[in-house]
Amino acid sequence: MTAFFPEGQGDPTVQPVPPSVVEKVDAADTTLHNPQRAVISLGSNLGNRLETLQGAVDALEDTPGLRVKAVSPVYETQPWGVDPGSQPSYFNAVVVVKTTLPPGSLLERAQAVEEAFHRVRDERWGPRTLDVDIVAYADVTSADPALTLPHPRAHERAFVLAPWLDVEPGAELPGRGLVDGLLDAVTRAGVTPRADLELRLPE
Ligand code: A4P
Ligand code: MG
Repeated sequence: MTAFFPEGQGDPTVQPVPPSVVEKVDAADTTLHNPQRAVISLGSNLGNRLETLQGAVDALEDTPGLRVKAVSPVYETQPWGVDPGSQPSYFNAVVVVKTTLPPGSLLERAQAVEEAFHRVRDERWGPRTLDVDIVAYADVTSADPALTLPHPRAHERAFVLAPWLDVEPGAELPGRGLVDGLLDAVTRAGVTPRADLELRLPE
């Protein structure tokens, strides 16, 4: 209680704040002063893929408590995990953000952004207007199926590792090692930079 008012400034006529409220104020303060880095991967293989990826970057930047720090080049990539001829090719990119949102709230926001672009979930690895995955959040590791950190397949996907490395040459995937080395170990076949296309970092 005493820590809530700086020494000598506590007003003895004010009713003490219940401890639960004090804890919440303290937790919020810590969060606000302690933004974390997160890496987010974007993918689209339906509709206007470039416009959708730019819309996702802009929607992320519009999120309270989140700033987009870097936006990668765009790659055109063959669908991974399915017969490559069965779906249109993807555009993929990676964004690095700083955020005061905890991981669960960041996932909720990612899913809200997917829904804003009419993402339909009827088939695993099915074609989609937009996929927003959390690749890594600070150095957090979690096996929770609702939010696995780092993303359980990021280390084997050149369409995540290559754009990430472009914007962050020293990047490390928590628990897996340097992105540089991980990228050397996977095939880059079917992952083509589209130097003619560009995503804008919001002002
Ligand atoms: N989930 C758990 N951990 C995470 C995380 N780190 N980030 C849960 C995001 N979501 C996470 O995802 C299913 C559930 O995963 C969510 O409810 C969430 O709680 P989803 O987006 O609904 O379904 P999905 O994307 O079809 O399934 P999945 O297994 O997440 O697929 P991936 O791994 O996202 O792969 N090929 C190319 N070339 N480019 C692509 O971008 N993407 C996919 C999707 C397949 N092939 C691709 C690409
Ligand atoms: Mg996904």
